[in-house]
Amino acid sequence: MAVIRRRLAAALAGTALATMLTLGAGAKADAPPAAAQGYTPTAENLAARQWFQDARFGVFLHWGLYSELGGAGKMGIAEWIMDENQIPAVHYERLARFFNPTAFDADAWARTFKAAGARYVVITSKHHEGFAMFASKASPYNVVDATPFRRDPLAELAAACHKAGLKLFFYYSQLDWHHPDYFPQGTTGHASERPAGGDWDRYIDFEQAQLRELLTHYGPIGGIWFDGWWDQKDTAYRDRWRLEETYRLIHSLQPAALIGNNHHQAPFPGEDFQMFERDLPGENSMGFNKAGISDLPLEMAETMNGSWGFNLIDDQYKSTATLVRSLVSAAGRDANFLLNTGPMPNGELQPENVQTLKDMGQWLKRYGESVYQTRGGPVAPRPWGVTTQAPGRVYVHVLDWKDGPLFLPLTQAVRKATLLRDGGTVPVQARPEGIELTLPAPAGEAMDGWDRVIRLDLQ
Ligand code: JFZ
Repeated sequence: MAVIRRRLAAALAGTALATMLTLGAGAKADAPPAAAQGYTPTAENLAARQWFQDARFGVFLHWGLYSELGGAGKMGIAEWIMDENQIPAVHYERLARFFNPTAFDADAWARTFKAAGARYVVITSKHHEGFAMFASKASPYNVVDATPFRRDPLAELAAACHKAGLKLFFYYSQLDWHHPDYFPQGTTGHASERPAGGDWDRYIDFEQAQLRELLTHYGPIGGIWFDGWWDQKDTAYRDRWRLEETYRLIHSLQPAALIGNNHHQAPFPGEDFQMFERDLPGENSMGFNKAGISDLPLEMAETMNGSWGFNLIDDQYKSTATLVRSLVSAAGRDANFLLNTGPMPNGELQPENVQTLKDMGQWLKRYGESVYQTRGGPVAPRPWGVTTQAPGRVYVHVLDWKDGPLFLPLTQAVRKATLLRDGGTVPVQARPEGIELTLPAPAGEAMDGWDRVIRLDLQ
């Protein structure tokens, strides 16, 4: 994680995001979680939260006009290229004229995600660039009206996910580098050369109109994954997002839709899950995840290389072993794992990432019972690994332990301990304050060696 952080810092050196990260680093901890005053989740919403926690694994997609530039030959966060390369909005808009991802096949995507073992999908409906990847009456700056493609990829993806039994969530950037009413500007996007004027409340109306479209045109939606709030964190507009009103709108249209917001603060009233960007909950290796862990369902988002949007030159892929271990480490902290891929401008998924997703699916096929429908286990995360649990069972995930004996401060009595790899019995010894397992030898570099999973059936 520290490596990733260093890499991120290097990639961002001198950019607005870098400034933002540094500003954040020294700041004092944010206020403790506000009780969810004025928000009582409905029964459907609470059931959806259970579903969400049971799902444990989702695929994140960053796809937009920026995908065409692929990071412009630089390492770094490719979906930030408009800001990074200081492209004025009037010029950036030209990208829409030739956005034509003719190889896009929503069913093929859904098959890939399904085979990966994902249970839900989160896709960018509008990123900071301000371009709607869906049919929108709220602005002509959208994929149907402004591109030769003229199709609505979110509608196609919604249909494909629905068929495949995947829930679809929409990422939505509150921050907007294109809309003239996103004024005053926040801490980013100052090179967009937009007019120095605009009507903030009209911008929020626009945002709400788009959200209404997203929640009424695509069938049942898993939820909304907000981002960009932090752009106004240190401005006078910090509290002028009309968040509660926006959240109420979403919940009134779809009570089961789960709302999360990547604001890196303790959850605000009306939110249904808490996210940790590229971090295990509680770890804060990125420096911006300073909010404490709330009672809400948790999710950790992670990239496959150093970028969320498709980056032409970033081949620094995390291995499948690393990603599986992150998934498991998240599950052991009671959090979901949301793994990102940036589709290419032609509409296909990056083949390197497709392979990784396939390999994740192979692992989950074999070891999925220790992840899906589990919650964080009775033994808190340890340097050697984590535990997960389901009724009557505890799964011990041994990620890094060289010795044979492993002590667990587990008070429940164990009836039987089984190595998931081959069904072999694992010796268990009662100790005064727990149990001791005698671990089997690690299984090497291949899939079975990534995590020694031991299932404990409780008495
Ligand atoms: C945000 C986006 O800017 C990024 O492009 C991507 O979509 C990611 C999932 O979310 O990244 C952030 C958001 C907030 C902070 C840092 C990166 N922050 O508050 O420090």
